[in-house]
Amino acid sequence: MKKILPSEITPYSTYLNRRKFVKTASAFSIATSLSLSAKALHNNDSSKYISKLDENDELNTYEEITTYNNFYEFGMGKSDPSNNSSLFNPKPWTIKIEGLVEKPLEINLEDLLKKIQIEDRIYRLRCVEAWSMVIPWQGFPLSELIKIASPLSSAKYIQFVTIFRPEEMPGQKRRLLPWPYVEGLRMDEAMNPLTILSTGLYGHDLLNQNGAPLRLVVPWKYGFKSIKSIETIRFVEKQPSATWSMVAPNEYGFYSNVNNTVDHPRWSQATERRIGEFMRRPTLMFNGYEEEVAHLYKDMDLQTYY
Ligand SMILES: Nc1nc2c(c(=O)[nH]1)N[C@H]1C(S)=C(S)[C@@H](COP(=O)(O)O)O[C@H]1N2
Ligand SMILES: [Mo]
Repeated sequence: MKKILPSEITPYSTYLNRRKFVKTASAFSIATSLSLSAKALHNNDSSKYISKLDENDELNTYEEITTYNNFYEFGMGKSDPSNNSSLFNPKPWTIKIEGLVEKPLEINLEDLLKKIQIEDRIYRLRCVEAWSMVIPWQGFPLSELIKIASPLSSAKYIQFVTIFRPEEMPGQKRRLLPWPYVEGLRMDEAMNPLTILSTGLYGHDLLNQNGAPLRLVVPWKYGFKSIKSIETIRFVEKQPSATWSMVAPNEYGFYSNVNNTVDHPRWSQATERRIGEFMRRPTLMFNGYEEEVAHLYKDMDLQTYY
């Protein structure tokens, strides 16, 4: 793992890296100091998202976020992704846009990032295994890329595909999962302003273990929906297949919204372990983003569509 020099994180250390700070500052000063710092970094107002953090939420450290990972392409253990990903080279990167679009596209990521505004989003990430973190991402709304892609009106879902490079991703040489990893969203979920494609965290480009150079972040869904190192974005008419729901359909559904009332067949989803904390905390409906996303599911039985 690349070592971060103290000098590199100085601009963040005054606010982002202080685990205790959310508890000690008032709501107003949090919003103000965070949005000012975010502005200084990216010239962008992210205060409305930052204010969505609960007063009990503290940012996880850069160390925690980059050494405790799930990324089976590099192995099944939590430290495998940070230990086994040094051969992976995410630069340069081409994103393929295909399926139900006016014209299939190949986009060079470096070119795209020159045109797109990068924003800060601090989100809770809740893994289906019942641990969670709070992560300060940088990225852009998926809706921006959908606009560029110009999908046809027949496109109702999007499928995402992780790159397949067994020479650089040792886990792909073993049959840990069917490769490549795939995931999907319904179009309205994909267009929701909370849904982002992330390019960085804590102001640094994504490290390989976090899904460099581009990964999805869907904060109201279990972490496995947030697919990493995306190569292909495919617009489709029917609900696409997704890796974990193919492997164990009775345990992992297509929707996989964080839901404290629908347990996993083998464990409760009512509480979670926040990495860095001792006491378990209650899991929030839609991971705390109910106000923003509950309307997407108002006519659905979430027990059936888990
Ligand atoms: N391609 C790919 N994407 C993936 C995974 C994976 O194994 N392969 N794991 C998922 C799971 S289970 C979780 S919880 C999150 C973890 O993201 P993080 O390691 O950045 O915290 O990535 C998700 N994205
Ligand atoms: Mo996960």
